[in-house]
Amino acid sequence: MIKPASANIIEQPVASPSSREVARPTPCPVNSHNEWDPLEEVIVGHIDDATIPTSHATVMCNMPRSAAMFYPLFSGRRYPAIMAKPAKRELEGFIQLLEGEGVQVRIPDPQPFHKKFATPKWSARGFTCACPRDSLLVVGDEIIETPMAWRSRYFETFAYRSLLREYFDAGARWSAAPKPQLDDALYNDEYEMPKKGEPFRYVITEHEPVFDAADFVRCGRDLFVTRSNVTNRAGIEWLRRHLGERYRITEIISHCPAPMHIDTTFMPLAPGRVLINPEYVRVEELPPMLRDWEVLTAPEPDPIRGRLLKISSMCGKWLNMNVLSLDERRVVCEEKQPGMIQALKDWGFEPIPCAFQHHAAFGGAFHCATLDIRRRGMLQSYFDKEARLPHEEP
Ligand code: ABU
Repeated sequence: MIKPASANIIEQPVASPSSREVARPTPCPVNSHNEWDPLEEVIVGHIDDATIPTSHATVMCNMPRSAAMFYPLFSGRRYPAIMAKPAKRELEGFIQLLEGEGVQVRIPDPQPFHKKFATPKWSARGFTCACPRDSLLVVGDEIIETPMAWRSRYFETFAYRSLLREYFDAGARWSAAPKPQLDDALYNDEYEMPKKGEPFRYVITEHEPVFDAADFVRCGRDLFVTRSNVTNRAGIEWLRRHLGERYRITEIISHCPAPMHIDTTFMPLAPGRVLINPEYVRVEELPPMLRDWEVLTAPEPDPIRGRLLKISSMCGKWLNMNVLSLDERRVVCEEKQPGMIQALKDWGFEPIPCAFQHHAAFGGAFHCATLDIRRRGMLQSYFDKEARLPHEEP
């Protein structure tokens, strides 16, 4: 049984005014600078009360064709047991696997996702907190609540508030990007997915800053981002200014016609090693700072078997890339993707296969379903001397 955050709190020493003991500084529980340092603590989302997202252009434009036909029929209804049950079973297996590998797992609080909510201009029902990777971004000791573009995700971070409060009390920095209004002006009414050869276009405008955390990956002082149907230029610029000169954000050009989330496009697996999607990324367009990095080309995904799995996946076929690194060698990946398992072995990683296909109906796989809170490591630069930030020590 999955325990909610409030039932899973780490005991923190409380200093009382009468205490004669000298307070010892405790290490911050939030510390994660990249995608590969040894993972110590992670939030894994849950799918309790998961609700089919309210139909909206931002939701439909990113779904595979079959799902885009199927989901609007059930908009605002709870996910049926036929989808939720196997997904929950797999989620529990994934949690057991992580705990068996020595990782502390934290679970968000229950939320009434099916309840309708409104702003003065629009209303929606919620979605799920299956994918903490989207709504929260951890950079070092800071957790940032992101301004997400989907209306159905407006209050999603509330599921994490008791965890966020706990981390804050223990010394983490906690911030939130400006709450977006998500008015009609943010959305491009005329949007149609670009056809081959047509220029990029996005369903969101630049009306206000929006981004999902899953459009960013972290490599120490460098973050990489893809612009997408949920992340606009203003959102990237907000984060750039917020993080300041200690960090640099570089865009990765994606040729995905309906991009959403970098973690099926460009996935750093270890210092100097990045997994790329050969359909979305052109190696010659990678930023020059990556020239000394080893580019690992993801193998063609193995086909999904099972009608319901096929029509209910909200994600593209490259979900085989959505892996979670436990350290520079151990990588949790889908057990039904033998091509990726073999490729990881060939590259010298230690793949840890896990059954997780049913989670695709809730928005992703292992990287999406998690948020690394603490990885053992320090802030570093992983790029060559010329690529260092001007103020950085050699
Ligand atoms: N949230 C990751 C899924 C992105 C994709 O459909 O490729």
